[in-house]
Amino acid sequence: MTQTKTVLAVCPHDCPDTCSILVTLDGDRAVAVGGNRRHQPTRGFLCHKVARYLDRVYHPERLSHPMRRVGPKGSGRFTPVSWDDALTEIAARFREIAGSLDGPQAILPYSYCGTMGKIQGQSLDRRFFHRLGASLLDRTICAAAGGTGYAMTIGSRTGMAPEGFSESRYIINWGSNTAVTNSHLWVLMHNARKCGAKIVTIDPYRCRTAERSDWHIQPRVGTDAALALGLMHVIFRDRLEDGEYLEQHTLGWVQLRERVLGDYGLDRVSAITGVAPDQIEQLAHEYAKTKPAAIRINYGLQRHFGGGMAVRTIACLPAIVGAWREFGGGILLSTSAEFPLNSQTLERPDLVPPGTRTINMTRLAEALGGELPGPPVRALYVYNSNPAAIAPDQKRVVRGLTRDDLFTVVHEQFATDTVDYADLVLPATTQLEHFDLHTSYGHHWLQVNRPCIAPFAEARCNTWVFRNLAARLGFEPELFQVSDEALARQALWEGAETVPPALRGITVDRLTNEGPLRLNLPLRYTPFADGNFPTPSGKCEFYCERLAALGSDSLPTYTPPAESPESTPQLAQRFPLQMLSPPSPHFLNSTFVNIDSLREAAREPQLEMHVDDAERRGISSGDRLRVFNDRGAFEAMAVVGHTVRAGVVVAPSVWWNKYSPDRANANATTSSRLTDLGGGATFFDNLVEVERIE
Ligand SMILES: Nc1nc2c(c(=O)[nH]1)N[C@H]1C(S)=C(S)[C@@H](COP(=O)(O)OP(=O)(O)OC[C@H]3O[C@@H](n4cnc5c(=O)[nH]c(N)nc54)[C@H](O)[C@@H]3O)O[C@H]1N2
Ligand SMILES: Nc1nc2c(c(=O)[nH]1)N[C@H]1C(S)=C(S)[C@@H](COP(=O)(O)OP(=O)(O)OC[C@H]3O[C@@H](n4cnc5c(=O)[nH]c(N)nc54)[C@H](O)[C@@H]3O)O[C@H]1N2
Ligand SMILES: [Mo]
Repeated sequence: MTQTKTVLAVCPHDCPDTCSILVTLDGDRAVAVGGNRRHQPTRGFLCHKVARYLDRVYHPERLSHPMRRVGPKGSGRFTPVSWDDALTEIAARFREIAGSLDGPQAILPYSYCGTMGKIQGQSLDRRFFHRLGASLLDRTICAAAGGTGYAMTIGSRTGMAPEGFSESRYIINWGSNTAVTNSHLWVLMHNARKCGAKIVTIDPYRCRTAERSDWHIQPRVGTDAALALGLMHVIFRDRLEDGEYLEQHTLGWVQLRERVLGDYGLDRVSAITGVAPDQIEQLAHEYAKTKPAAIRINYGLQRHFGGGMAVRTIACLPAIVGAWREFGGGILLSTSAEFPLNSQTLERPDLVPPGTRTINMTRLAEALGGELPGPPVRALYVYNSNPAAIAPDQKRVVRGLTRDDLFTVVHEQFATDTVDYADLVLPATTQLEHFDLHTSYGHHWLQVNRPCIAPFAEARCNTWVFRNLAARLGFEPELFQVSDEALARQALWEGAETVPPALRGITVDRLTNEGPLRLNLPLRYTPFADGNFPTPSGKCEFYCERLAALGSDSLPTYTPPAESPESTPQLAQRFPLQMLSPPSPHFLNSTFVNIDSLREAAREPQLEMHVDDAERRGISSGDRLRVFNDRGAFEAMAVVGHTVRAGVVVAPSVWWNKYSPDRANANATTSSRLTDLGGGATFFDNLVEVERIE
């Protein structure tokens, strides 16, 4: 009998919680995973997806060796090749393209957050493509609109401490399905509720968080900025503002007050948002008078054309009522800005040839379709992402991926929808098989993940591939023949002359020996209690010169959706329903769809709709539906009820196309239009029509 032992790992998935994991090993096999009670933010429990991480690691359909395409693109027919042949072929194709008239910018890397690890996610890969001179990828698909909008008001992404939520007395989940997408923060909200806090959720959809809140406010889709401006109207009208905080720590409050008192009266705001005037008044009064008051703002409301301005506008609220003064007050978008890693050294942006173009990942359809300036995209290298399922305007993305003159490499753990279009498929390791360093966007702890089992079959990690490609292309060994652990030391400024205060004393060795470590931040972190905003003026910028320079309104304003019954009435005659496609609780974007137990829990692609909308179309629960617009169509099963406002439909996502009835998911209908700020994706700004399939 072998002895079991327990080792530490880190959940690599794209979620704010970044759990510490305990892996039980029996010899060289992992036999159990569980939470780590000693990791304060995640306190010993894992979500029901990652609790099944071993189903992923030991999945019978793991990609086991490199493969070359033999069938037509999309058929998913491949034959095994050696790593040596695969790497030689990639190097030869890259060298040929780089030397051609099109040049290296005809090569496009495509990656997002399959793993959040800094080493497998953004280290040697960046160095490699920078050194190659490939097109740069602007990674906008998730957080760009909100990140940019928030920083216009606050100066960076810095926000209140997550721990503070347990002491809040008024909590607003604004476009945030916290109970599902940030479940360890939800526990803190719950603890606060036991001490008397009220939990409010603002969401057009009765998501799990809304269901479990004390008050669910259901505004029209994409109208959050107007709602926030209406709250400000009431706060200023009824003299509920914190005059001293405004005077000392904000810029432009007099103009803002004038605007909201003049332009955002309750009748107008109620007409835009569909929220009754007395609800707006009640929310404004409760929010301004209950202290400490906290807002968890998340991604749901960013995925609309006006998403950047909406986040910027909501981010003004805590300063108006002085919520930043107290622990447990303020607003939280992300904690990512608190981790000052040495990313210049890790990614080496100085290697990028001057004048290199940048391609926005949300516009993959246009990039592959040759619609963007510069050379055509002739080679695509995909890792940490599944664009055939997650990118908007899917029909055009897939048309691009089907191009015979496109050389596509996909490095993956599984045969995803994207893999089906690859010329070469490379097998990737899972988190238990490789090294990584993790920050978090939902707490303040750093962690190291050491491999605890051998790579499955011929699977190799991302850095291994870039190291070997770099060698074949003759790139500088001192840049590429660097171990993962050495990269992590560089990221933590080990050996550097000055180390940012938040990271002082935190080393790879300590993280390995002691486990997760908290950044050097005050225990009761209140970043803006005394102002000191990281904006150019040092104040919370209600008036923002940087926005004026971008040709945008310098004051908070309401920017309507690009597609809605109000903004595009003609389009809405043909496609009257606003469709949201937020992630299903059982999936992590498109990850975990191929785990049978989780897919079975999600049942099948569904469309939740209001009884009135269903009745009008003769639809009942259980009917097969076709959901469509001019961009495309997908099939789903009707779930009729009262979970959404009339005029709104919800398609829990992100299904794999190959597990969907018509081999297309919700992204067949979504648009590649960009947001007002940050060039983000507008997945939820999407008009559709629905019909029953006979
Ligand atoms: N279990 C699980 N957890 C996850 C993920 C996952 O896929 N599964 N994904 C991770 C990732 S990558 C991200 S980015 C985050 C996302 O985290 P969240 O932002 O919390 O997730 P979403 O469900 O996309 O959006 C939240 C809510 O916004 C609502 N919403 C949509 N449009 C509007 C609007 O116009 N106004 C308002 N007020 N609300 C609106 C949606 O109905 C939804 O209920 O979660 C992370 N965590
Ligand atoms: N309609 C609609 N579309 C959406 C969203 C939505 O809410 N609705 N959400 C959007 C959001 S918020 C996001 S963040 C994006 C997410 O888009 P992606 O970042 O593409 O996320 P996933 O779909 O989870 O795909 C990640 C892939 O990386 C692979 N992977 C994991 N670890 C590794 C590794 O170490 N190496 C390699 N080579 N591969 C690895 C996984 O197997 C998985 O297939 O999707 C966006 N798309
Ligand atoms: Mo995301």
